[in-house]
Formats: sequence, structure tokens, C-alpha cells
Amino acid sequence: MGFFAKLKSGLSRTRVNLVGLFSGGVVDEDFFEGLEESLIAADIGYQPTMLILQRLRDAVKLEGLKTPEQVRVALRDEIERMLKPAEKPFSADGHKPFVMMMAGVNGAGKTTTIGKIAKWLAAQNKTVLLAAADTFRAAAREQLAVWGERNRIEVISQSGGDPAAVVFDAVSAGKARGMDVVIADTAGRLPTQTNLMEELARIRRSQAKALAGAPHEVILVVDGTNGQNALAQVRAFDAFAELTGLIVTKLDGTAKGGVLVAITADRKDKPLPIYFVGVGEQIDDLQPFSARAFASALVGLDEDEEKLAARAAREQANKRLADFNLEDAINESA
Ligand SMILES: Nc1nc2c(ncn2[C@@H]2O[C@H](COP(=O)(O)OP(=O)(O)OP(=O)(O)O)[C@@H](O)[C@H]2O)c(=O)[nH]1
Ligand SMILES: [Mg+2]
Repeated sequence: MGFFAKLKSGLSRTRVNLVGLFSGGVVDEDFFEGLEESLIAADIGYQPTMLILQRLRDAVKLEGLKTPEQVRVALRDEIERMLKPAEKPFSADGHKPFVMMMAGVNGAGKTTTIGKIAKWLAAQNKTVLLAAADTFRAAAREQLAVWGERNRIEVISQSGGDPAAVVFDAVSAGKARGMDVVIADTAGRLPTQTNLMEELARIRRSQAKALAGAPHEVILVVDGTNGQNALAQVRAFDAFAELTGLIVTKLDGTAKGGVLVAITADRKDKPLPIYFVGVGEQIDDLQPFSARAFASALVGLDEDEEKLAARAAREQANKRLADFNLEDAINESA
């Protein structure tokens, strides 16, 4: 299954709701009521839903849209418009080392995503240093080091150490060794665990102590199946760690996806880039975020020709990467 197909099938929960609405009938009050329910159920949130409905009503009047299918296309365009501010290609250029820090709740997909990004960067001939905080199991830490050696990716870790000290060492080492990118993994934590959230702020500051201006990206990894809770995560992690970007994982699962619209609408003045979305556990399953592809998948429309061509080009590029699975690589080297 290709990337778009996985995204589309992952978001099927939302689509199934909408497809009923779009499968015929007329555009009347009942239609709009059904649409409102579906958008709320898709985690788009109350205010963004009201905004979308208002714009669609206007479009029906001004542009003379008559069929539900026409409204579906207008809905896709409206969702795309709302997500557009979050579309920004990720780049690790401009600093050396480029320091990025990953944060998120337990099990969001931080470590898996770091593996995918490290491989993606290595394919661009960038040297990568991973900072593994002390929360790794000792065995995993050692296996990761062996795997890193083979893949020209170094891992800095410390057993039982202070995570702020680990990242300080890693950024210092990255600087001394002329590495291109340093990625700091952090342990999962919940917004309600104030001491751990404060620790995150400390981990962030310790990177600046090792290199002025670091970290250059602070990325929140969000599990797409967390629904509206993701919005609360963005607010809480931003308060402690000053987020610069987002990665949304597990959009292949039971995610409803609308929360991306809610998050982007919530941050109108300071949009948070969604750098990548994850639709599975393989290397190909991490892709740059496209507002149009996402909006199309959400309402169940196919990608247009242009997007299909772009995807083919991306898939070709990805072929250069060997089938990569972090767990397998670790097990292999064990
Ligand atoms: N289906 C699917 N599973 C994913 C995706 N990303 C990560 N996972 C799985 O989610 C689980 C947790 O991933 P981790 O990378 O360990 O998450 P983490 O945030 O590092 O977890 P902690 O360090 O324990 O907080 C693993 O089983 C991953 O394989 C995705 O895009 N799709
Ligand atoms: Mg982890």
C-alpha cells in the first residue's frame, strides 16, 4: 500500500462518517447538521467546525454549489486552506551541528521516529549523533550503540545519568566532532507530571549551554489516535519546552485526524509546522506533511494527478533507502 492509501485507510473512521453524507441527496439544513456532527466527531473542534460550516454555506450561496459532491470538494479545499499554515518542509541545514530535541507523552513514537529521521538524514549524507537519555533499558542502549556504529550514526548515552547532562555531552561532542545533526531523544512524560515537564525545560536549556542558539528545533511527537487530547499536549509541552514543530504518528491506526485542523486553528498567530506524519513502522511510513493530501484523505477524495506524480518521485527517492526497521536493526546487531 502506498503512503496516500495508508493515510486514507487510516483516516477511514472520519471518512465513513462523511461518505454517507456525500453519497447523494440534497444540500439542505439536514445535510449541514449531519456535516457538523461528523466534523465534531472527527476531532476538528467546535470553533473550527463552525468556521468551516460558515464558509461552506457561503460557497453554496455565492458559487451556487448544488450537490453534496460539490460541497465535498469545497470542504477539502477549506480544510486544506486551514492546514496550509502548518505545511513547512523540514530542513536540518543552517546550523552545524543542527540540534533537535524530541518530546512527547509515553509511547507517542519518539524513538521510532528518530530512527526514521536519522536514516533519512544519513541518506542526505549528513552525519548524525543521537543523544539517548538514561531512560533507555541498558541492553537497548548498548544495542543501539552497535547499530549506530554500523550505520555511521553515533549514540551518546549514560547509564543512570541526568538526561540534561547527556544532552549537554552530546551537543558538545557534536560540536567537537563536526557532526551535522544532533538529535536528543527524551523519555515520555505526561503534562500532569509537573516535575518531569520542568525537567524537559532543563534538558532544553542544557543544550543552549553547550551551543548558543540550540536546540534549533523542539519537536513534539503526537500520537494521532490521541484525538482532542493532542491539543492539550501541544499547549502543555509548548509552555515548558517552547515547541517549534510537530510530528504526528499512527495515522494508519484508528486516528480521526481532525485534531490537526484543531491544533493549527488554535495556533493561528504562531502556526506550528507539522514536519512529518507517520503511517506505520517502516522507513517509508514517515512522509513530509502535505495539507492537500491530508485534506483529501480526510474527506475521502483521491489525490490529484500532480500529487500522484510527486508521490512517485518521492517513492523513487525512498527506494534508495534500504528497508529499514530500527527494532530489527537493533536485534540484528545484538
Ligand atoms: N502503527 C504505527 N505505529 C507506530 C508509528 N510510530 C510508532 N509506532 C509504534 O508505537 C510504539 C511506541 O513507539 P516508540 O517509538 O517506542 O515511542 P516513544 O515515544 O519513544 O515511547 P517512550 O520512549 O516509551 O515514551 C512502537 O510499537 C512503535 O512501533 C506509526 O506511525 N504507526
Ligand atoms: Mg522512546
